[in-house]
Amino acid sequence: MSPSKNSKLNAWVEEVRAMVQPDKVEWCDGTTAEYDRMMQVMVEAGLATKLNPAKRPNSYHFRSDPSDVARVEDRTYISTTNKRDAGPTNNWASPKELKETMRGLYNGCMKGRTMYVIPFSMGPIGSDIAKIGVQVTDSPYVVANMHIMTRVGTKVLDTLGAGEFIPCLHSVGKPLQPGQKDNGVWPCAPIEKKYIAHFPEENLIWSYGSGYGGNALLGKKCLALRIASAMGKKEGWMAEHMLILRLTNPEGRKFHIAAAFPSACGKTNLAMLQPPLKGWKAECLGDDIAWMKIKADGRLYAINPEAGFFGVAPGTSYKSNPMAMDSIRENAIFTNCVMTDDGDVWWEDMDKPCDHGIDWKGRDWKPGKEVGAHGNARFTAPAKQCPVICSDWENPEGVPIDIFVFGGRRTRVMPLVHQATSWDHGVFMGATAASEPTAAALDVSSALRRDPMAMLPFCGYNVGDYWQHWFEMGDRLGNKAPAIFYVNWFRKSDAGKFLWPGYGDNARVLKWMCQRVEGKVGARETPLGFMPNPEDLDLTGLTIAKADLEEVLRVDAAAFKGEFADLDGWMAKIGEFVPERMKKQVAEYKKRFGG
Ligand code: O2Y
Ligand code: MN
Repeated sequence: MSPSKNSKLNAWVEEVRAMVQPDKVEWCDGTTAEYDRMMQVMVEAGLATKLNPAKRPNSYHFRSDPSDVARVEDRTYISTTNKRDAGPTNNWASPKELKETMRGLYNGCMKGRTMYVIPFSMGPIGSDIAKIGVQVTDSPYVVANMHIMTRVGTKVLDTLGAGEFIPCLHSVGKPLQPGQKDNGVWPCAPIEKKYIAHFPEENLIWSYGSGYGGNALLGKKCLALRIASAMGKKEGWMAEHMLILRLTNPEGRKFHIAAAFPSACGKTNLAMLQPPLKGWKAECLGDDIAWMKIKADGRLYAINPEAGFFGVAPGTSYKSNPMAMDSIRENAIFTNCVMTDDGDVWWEDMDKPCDHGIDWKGRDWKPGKEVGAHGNARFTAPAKQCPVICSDWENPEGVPIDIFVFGGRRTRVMPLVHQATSWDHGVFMGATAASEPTAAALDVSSALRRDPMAMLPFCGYNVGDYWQHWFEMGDRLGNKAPAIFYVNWFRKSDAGKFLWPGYGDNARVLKWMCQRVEGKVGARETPLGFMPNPEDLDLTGLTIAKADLEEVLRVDAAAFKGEFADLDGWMAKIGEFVPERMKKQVAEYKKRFGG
């Protein structure tokens, strides 16, 4: 029986039920009892292991199918009537054809399973920036993760009333025959049957065949970025792949920073950083997504639409991110880690070594040739468990953003930090943000991977229109627009040594940004924009060689000129959709370098 009086919702749930033919339907209420029941179901199905409560209270470990370990960008579609609306960076399919294919897959796909209906709020329930979604899924793993990552339950339905919601249909794509059970085998469909489909014209998400992460927890990348970015364009707000943090200076002034980095560039670490600077305090509001709206005072206010962290486990340690380690001490879900002999989890580059365990594929494991945890092994943990979570992280009003930061991972050329000289210049910096190809694809002649505003896999519409939206937001914000900066924590010397210590010391760069906003610190003008002189950075207590500091702040004009061809190639890829204001920025940038 539906607990909702929303006739559109009830009709949609009934339509889906008739198509997917589950054994039963359960409406989720978001209670702890429900969470515990999901875990019990999965322990009984051999899919979850309860961790040793003395080591990791109320926590569970899962192993996914080796074919279902990460987002599948090749199988992700933006489905619009006209191909131009998906733009040159997205996979496109016509809604009619994609729906026909997917209906064929959905037909009877939940046989032998329970269909769960999850009402969830992205953002504090009732916030004027928040949105309500309803996910239908046949995965109890998804239900449990959605409990942590979003606000689930009856209160959401009360707030929804007869209003609008975003329907999110998900199936793992593995119906069960009568009497058949999962028996410890992670249910999913083969890669060629996986589809992660977005229909921005009707704010609709259909996902089929994967039970993992961003493919399956539809509130996250699908709703909060792809669909929300398209809604933001239509409605005049912004959905961005950005962490949010608050820095408070010794005088008590609060600065709110929203920073966009491509996946796996340390967003969670920066979101939870602890400054080594006397009198400065940092608090985390979110580690992955920011929704921002211009409010009555003309400033841009941000909320974190999520309620938890879905972080990469390998590399997370008390050295790299103590606050994340403390956030996952209990009530957490782990996926594709090593299970240790004492019933805990482990991954590469944790604080202590592990001599023996069961690896992410379920095999007896010792350190050696193969890693124990998958490179994209994950933890899911409630944001409220973060020791430095900001008291305003659930403020429905959001927090006013002072600073935007873009960045990428570059071992060469790009210096530590530079500041845009205008909003349009900042939009250009974000739009041309780039990382080097990873070691796996290392090839000196290969091009940079451009990742505009870290949204390449997440922009739910034409990226040229997205840039235009950024320009127009700047027009509306005027002199209340956040200042824009670009950072690169990853520059290396010719000998391959990191030039900048990174981690908590990145707060020194954030301090310079805050002082720039206040007009209290110096800078020099370069062709890239404003940059700190060495003496403009607070380096108290830091040992860094003078030569390294000079190198990390050096602008090598010849090297930047050497990248003009790559920049032209990137603009050519966006082609006819590049806004005029972006073309002007490209021309001015080249001119500043004398080219
Ligand atoms: O592999 C996945 O499905 C997770 S991807 C992800 C998860 C949390 C935060 N960011 C990302 C990302 O890819 O940007
Ligand atoms: Mn992300």
